[in-house]
Amino acid sequence: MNKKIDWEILSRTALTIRRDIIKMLGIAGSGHPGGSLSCTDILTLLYFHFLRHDPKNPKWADRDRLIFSKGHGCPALYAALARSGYFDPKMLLTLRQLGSPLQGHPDMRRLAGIEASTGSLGQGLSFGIGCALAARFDKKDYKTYVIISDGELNEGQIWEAAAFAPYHKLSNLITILDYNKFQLSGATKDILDMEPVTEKWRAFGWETKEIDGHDLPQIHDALGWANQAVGRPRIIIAHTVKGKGVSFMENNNHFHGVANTKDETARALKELGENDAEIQRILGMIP
Ligand SMILES: Cc1ncc(C[n+]2csc(CCOP(=O)(O)OP(=O)(O)O)c2C)c(N)n1
Repeated sequence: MNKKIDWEILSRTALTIRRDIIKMLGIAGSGHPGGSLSCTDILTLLYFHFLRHDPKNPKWADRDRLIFSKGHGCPALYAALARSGYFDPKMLLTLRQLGSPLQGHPDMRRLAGIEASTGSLGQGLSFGIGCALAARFDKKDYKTYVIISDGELNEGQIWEAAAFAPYHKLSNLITILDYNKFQLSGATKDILDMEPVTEKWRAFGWETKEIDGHDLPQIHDALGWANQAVGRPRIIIAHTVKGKGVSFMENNNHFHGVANTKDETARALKELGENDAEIQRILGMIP
């Protein structure tokens, strides 16, 4: 991947996506802020640098596939899609409204750019394996990227998929673990600790790399590394912070599945550097 990279533009894009997440959730009054904010930087690198895609031709047969397995974090995915040109960013503010294509979990039948309807946790890696096998059978060189979460590691289906991919030498499958250490009802280590996580994936036959999942150059280098796989799939274990970017949301699992209130929306947008007029406009849309 030799594309020139403008770190300033990328970090501003990540900031825009974080603001979008806060606005969407504040207006919707429900949703999952924490797990959306933890995968924002990863999605930014993918949609704005790595993915071979054409937002104006979302069904292009040679496009890379992005399977967002942790479907509840979809506000981040919707914002990345909108900001990369799949639809008008104004539509983001319809999140979770009746009739909106932007439902609480992504629906591939209703929104162009969504590759898989997800939300039932643990299934995305298997879906991604299907895409990677299809590429092989069709003699196509597209890559399949799958974003999974640490809560999903508690699902048996993940480990069935983890065994399958190296056995079938799926080097065109790239998995990224958004390892924010929390799930719905608390810290993953207190519910079903999967450590040592990296060693488990290695034992299943994967090549692994651990990174800081908010450091854009590290994400960039890891995705570049994962793209060079030969004979075996690669997984990036991205250490992330749930709620990243908003001080009172970081590592605060209250914000797993509870949206920011009107007051919290104002505080979060201020922290994210949003201008006062825009903050007032958004607050005017929250009862
Ligand atoms: C199969 C399944 N069981 C339970 C749920 C309910 N649920 C929604 S989010 C969540 C916790 C997810 O934790 P994690 O995937 O680590 O998410 P993150 O911390 O990244 O938001 C659960 C259990 C679900 N969506 N799917």
